[in-house]
Amino acid sequence: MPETIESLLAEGRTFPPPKDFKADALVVDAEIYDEADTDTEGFWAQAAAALDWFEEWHTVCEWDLPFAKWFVGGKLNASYNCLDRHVAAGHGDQVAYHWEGEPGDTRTITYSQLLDEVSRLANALKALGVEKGDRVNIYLGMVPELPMALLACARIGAPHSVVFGGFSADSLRDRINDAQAKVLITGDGAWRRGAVVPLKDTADVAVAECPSIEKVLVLRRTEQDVPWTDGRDVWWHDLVPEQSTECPPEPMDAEDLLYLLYTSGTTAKPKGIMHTTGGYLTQVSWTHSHVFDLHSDNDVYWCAADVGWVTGHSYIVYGPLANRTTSVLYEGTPDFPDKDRLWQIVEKYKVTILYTAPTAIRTFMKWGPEWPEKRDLSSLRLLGSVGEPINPEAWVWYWQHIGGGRCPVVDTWWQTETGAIMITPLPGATTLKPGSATFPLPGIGADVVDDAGNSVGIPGGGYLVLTRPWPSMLRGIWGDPERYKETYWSRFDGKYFAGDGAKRDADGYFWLLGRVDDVMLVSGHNISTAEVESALVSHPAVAEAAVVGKTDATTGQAIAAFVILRSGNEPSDALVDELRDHVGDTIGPIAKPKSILFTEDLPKTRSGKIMRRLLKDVSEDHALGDTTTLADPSVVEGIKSRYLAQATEQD
Ligand code: 7RM
Repeated sequence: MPETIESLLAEGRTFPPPKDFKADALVVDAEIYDEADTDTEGFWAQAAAALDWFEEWHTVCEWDLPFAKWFVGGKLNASYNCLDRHVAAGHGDQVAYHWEGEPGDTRTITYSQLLDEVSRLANALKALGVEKGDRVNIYLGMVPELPMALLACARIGAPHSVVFGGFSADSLRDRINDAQAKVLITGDGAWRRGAVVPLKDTADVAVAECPSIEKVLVLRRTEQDVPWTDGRDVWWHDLVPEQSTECPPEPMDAEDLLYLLYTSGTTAKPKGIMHTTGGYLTQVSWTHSHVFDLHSDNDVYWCAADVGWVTGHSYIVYGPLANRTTSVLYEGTPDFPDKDRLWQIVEKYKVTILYTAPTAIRTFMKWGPEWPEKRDLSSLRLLGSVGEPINPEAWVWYWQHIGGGRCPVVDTWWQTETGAIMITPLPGATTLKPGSATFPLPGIGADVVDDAGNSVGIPGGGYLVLTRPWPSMLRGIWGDPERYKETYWSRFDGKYFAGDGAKRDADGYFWLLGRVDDVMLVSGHNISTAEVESALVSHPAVAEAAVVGKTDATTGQAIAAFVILRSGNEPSDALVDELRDHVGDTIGPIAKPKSILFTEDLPKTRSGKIMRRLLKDVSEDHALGDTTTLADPSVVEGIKSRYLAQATEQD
């Protein structure tokens, strides 16, 4: 008998590791936490020893708050660790990527093929004048050449800076100029929902204002005509195939820059987050194998994110390849040509581990369970979630309709800045609670503190902080060490402030509440957007919700809600009242939204995070702030006109 949603969501219902899962799991007991606590440096040193080093480090960690160095004196190469060593060990024929193009074309790329292609591309970059230390910008869709580009840069010691293929010319220009990149790798276009995203046209607009760019390497994918600048632009197919497959990996210092990745945040200037080589690769590979319980010989792993997001850097490229994983790489969107595309891919490649975002899960809820039900998902054995708080309903839906009630769900909390997963279960050892990321990983120090920086204890709520350095931590903000100190290390003495709110329950479980900038203040009460959204989504008619605090003459802020309904439900005034009451019953009358607007879509970044500040602009009738990092900038305009129409109606 399948369990009912009510019983799965019942207060206090927990999910211990399933017996079958535990039988084969890499970690099955909690001792590892104590061991790592007793000797944290020893723990990370052991993790680092799983990599191949050209030279041993002499010191595990040098901590000069807030500047850390890990594995000091060690030399290694990330591309060598991801490729050469697996081929040398006889695994050259193992598939690294099953690539699925959006139009339905496919490619299978083995480790030895990937090594050859990366070496050719690395030699091509050298031929274009790239030297160790030079920055290379990458602006591509989800094609195999994208991971190749990252690895080729890593091979020759040229830090990469990837910009999402959906970003505007202005965003690309600003990021290239901040990094002072010498070469840009892009393509003619990318496929997205059956249409061409004209990468080269956009890149040309950007590069016109990027004096540091000397060469543009262009991959042919969508085959339409593109603007061309002779002397600057070079076709990939003219240059790369003729290169030698011999390209010795550059021995890099553990602390040499591996990449920059820009986070937009809410302020104007994007921050170039710096990640270095040894510590990053250590924590990314350790977390990838232990959090996803990776069995390299058997698993087929799929992180359905974009490489342009940190999740793609760490858990599509560096972690999986360092661990000799067979991965799926998919170019397109989940609803092309139909809403079962992901499930068709899971069935086709017999995916065993799936890692995606709550925003995607809530979209699948909106579309209804009939789509996954059409496909055989019995190969799956573990599910992961990342990017936002996952509300208990979405967690349970994922567990039930995608995981078939068999698969642990690991909710993974981390940031671009942390480089790798920080707070999450170990699926063979941790008892899960839907909606909780559970505990900091072994070796990680996290706490929840009050305004004065004192631990709130358990149970309690406040600001999430990290209390010790960790190997994959950001090493700074490119070109701005002061901003690094100010942003992350100034709020609480000696602690890293993540910018997120969190609660710990009586069992010590961590519950992430989203950005503290998003916390609302209604009649003197702090209310987190995540809690109200979770209450809305716990109503059977609701698939997804976003709420913001809008300035209000009587209450300081009033809650404005934007709600997407599950298929089969219609907007009505009665439903508005019902949802208000539902939130009132779930949290308390103070949390009842003052207004509710039904919408088909919400403004989101390409990685699926709701841009609440834009909804706040809408609710307060301000001019819209920067929309350049939105997945689809038209969404917010549509919401704005309907919001204003509804407000007039209500007046
Ligand atoms: C990996 C990534 C970081 C921010 C972070 C949080 C939110 C991410 C979770 C989460 C609750 C999670 N990097 N966030 N994962 N909130 N539970 N499991 O997303 O730099 O793009 O964003 O995302 O607010 O600070 S990121």
